[in-house]
Amino acid sequence: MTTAQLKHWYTEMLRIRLFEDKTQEFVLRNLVQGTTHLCQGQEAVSVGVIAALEAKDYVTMTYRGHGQALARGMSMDGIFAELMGKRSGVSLGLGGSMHLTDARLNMIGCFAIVGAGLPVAVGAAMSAKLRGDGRVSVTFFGDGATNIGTFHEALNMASVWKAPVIFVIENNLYGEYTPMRMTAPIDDLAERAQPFRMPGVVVDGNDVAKVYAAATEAVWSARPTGIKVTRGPIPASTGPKLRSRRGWRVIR
Ligand SMILES: Cc1ncc(C[n+]2csc(CCOP(=O)(O)OP(=O)(O)O)c2C)c(N)n1
Ligand SMILES: [Mg+2]
Repeated sequence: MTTAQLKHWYTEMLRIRLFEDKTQEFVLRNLVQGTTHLCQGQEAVSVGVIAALEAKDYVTMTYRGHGQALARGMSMDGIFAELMGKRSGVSLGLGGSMHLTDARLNMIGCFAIVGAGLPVAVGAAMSAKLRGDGRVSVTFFGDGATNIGTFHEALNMASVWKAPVIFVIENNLYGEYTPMRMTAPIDDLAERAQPFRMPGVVVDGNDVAKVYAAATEAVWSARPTGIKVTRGPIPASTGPKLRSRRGWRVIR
């Protein structure tokens, strides 16, 4: 990890924070069409995970996706235009904040339905596996989504099919206004990987370097062998991974 890398990540996290400060200002001025969900306090998860990916890899995210979109390089003008419902927006102004999608960046979906991105990410990972093009798929979702049926279905299928997919839980300890302790019988959501026989770890979601290191390891072991012969030893098994990142969202 170099100083230049750390500075770049810090700049990216700051850019996301300032982008969302401006977004909130626009919301209060009634300039934004529809609703918005800020990711303030979760910037390090977006920046650390996205930094571990290659441009060819697939990403799905949720309605709280500004951080991932910006970290991936989605145009700020395009996102602001989208928020305001303009035709120049990344989704032609039809989707708003909750539907930031840009196929050129392999950001294949941003979902307002809790848990909807997971099966799509598994499908994309399977398409990569069948083509043999070495891509992996990463899906971001919240702690609340781990109580949804599609979470369990997607992990099960990913495990059985050994799909190259990384599931990233952004655990901000709340699903809307409900604390996690009222909806889940466990504290450590990475445990939810165990029934599917896939590795799961908890990472400090406030530490971008730790997020990057864990994401790099996950991507490394999920990416199919044969593509990375120049990069070091090839892990014996490939398949899905579950990463849980504990952090705190800034609530206003
Ligand atoms: C299937 C479905 N059920 C309910 C909702 C309403 N809803 C919107 S956000 C949310 C909470 C999700 O919590 P979590 O997954 O922890 O994500 P966070 O908002 O904390 O990032 C709910 C229940 C929805 N969008 N989709
Ligand atoms: Mg949550």
